[in-house]
Amino acid sequence: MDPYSPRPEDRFTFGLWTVGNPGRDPFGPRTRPVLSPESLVEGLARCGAWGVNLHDNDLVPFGSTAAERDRIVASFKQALAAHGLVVPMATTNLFSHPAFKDGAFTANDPEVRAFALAKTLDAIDLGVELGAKTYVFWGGREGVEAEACRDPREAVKRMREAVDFLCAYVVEQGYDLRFALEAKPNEPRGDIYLATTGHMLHFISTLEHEQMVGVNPEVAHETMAGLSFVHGVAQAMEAGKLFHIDLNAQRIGRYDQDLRFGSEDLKQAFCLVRLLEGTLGGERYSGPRHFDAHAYRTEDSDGVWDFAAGCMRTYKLLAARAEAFDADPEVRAIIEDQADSAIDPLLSNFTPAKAAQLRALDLDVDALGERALRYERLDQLMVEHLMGARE
Ligand code: DIG
Ligand code: MN
Ligand code: MN
Repeated sequence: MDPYSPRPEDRFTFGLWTVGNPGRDPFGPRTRPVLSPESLVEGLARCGAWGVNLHDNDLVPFGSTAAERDRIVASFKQALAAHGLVVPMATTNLFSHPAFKDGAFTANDPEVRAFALAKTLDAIDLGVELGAKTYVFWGGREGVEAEACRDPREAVKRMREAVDFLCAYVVEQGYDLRFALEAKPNEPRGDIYLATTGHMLHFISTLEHEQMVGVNPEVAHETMAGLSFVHGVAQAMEAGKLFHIDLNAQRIGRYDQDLRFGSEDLKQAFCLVRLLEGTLGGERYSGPRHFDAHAYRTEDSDGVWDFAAGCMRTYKLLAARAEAFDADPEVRAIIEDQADSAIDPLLSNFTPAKAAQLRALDLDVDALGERALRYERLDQLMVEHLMGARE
């Protein structure tokens, strides 16, 4: 049996909008047929995915009647049951309708903000009905081109009021649901508020129900901002706030490419999988491995499933490489060489005695400056494991 073929326990998920992306872009129409949610569920099951995610309008077209909505949902549930897929995450489309042209929760027009909240209440109900345990908020339109259009502090306040309102709704309904906030620096707005995962982590600390709110970092979005995605994810994990993750690939300095996972910066993808899988030690991420990505516009429908298979296979290949890397005795020797347990207890939890001991240490600082760290060898070992040149 192929050890790199996806299995349910890998918890790989895709959004309906990812494998359902028909190839249209700002410069041209779709290049692939539009597939129904049911056929996407069948295709995802066939390629080994565990779950499928959705925006409300990926499944229920905007403006559907209540009866149409119920019929569509019932048919989708049948497909999920028939193919054994789950819905771990749901979200609201707060970016397509023209009413959201100046934002949703942060729009200047209170009627737009009311529409956004009401739409999200209904979308949360839909997500919970389908079994979602995580609810993502990506504020694609929460931003500006004309900076003078609103006080940016007011925008943060409106976002907080909306998230607090929706958290209170989830609590009042007794839903088993957590929120995950997804940052992006720009596109489709010139500048998007709460632009990075770091911004989001602080914002969460200002919320009424901060315990039920985490982050959903996306590879492409932090990379667009020129940041280390691994470090943003690490800070979220360390804070217990990595509630979900959007995996894809991105070249820095470009629009949001949402490429097949691992198809660009393979070393960063390796370091990310190493962190998520915990092969370097410490906690392992236990949530869904969600691919928020889509096939090249050049691809036909078969190419979409090549894309999906590639995302999952690359993840598993990198996980195996990371396991071998962190089990490599030479790697361990270089990393562990840095740990000096005798000093460690002095470096935290201040006491006057520790301060005195620190000051009394007889440190040969010149020798410290001359110490060999062997990071060149360490990084070469990583490259060789990545390239399969070392087992
Ligand atoms: C884009 O990166 C956003 C939307 O696709 C969606 O709201 C979210 C969920 O993964 N990612
Ligand atoms: Mn993206
Ligand atoms: Mn995303």
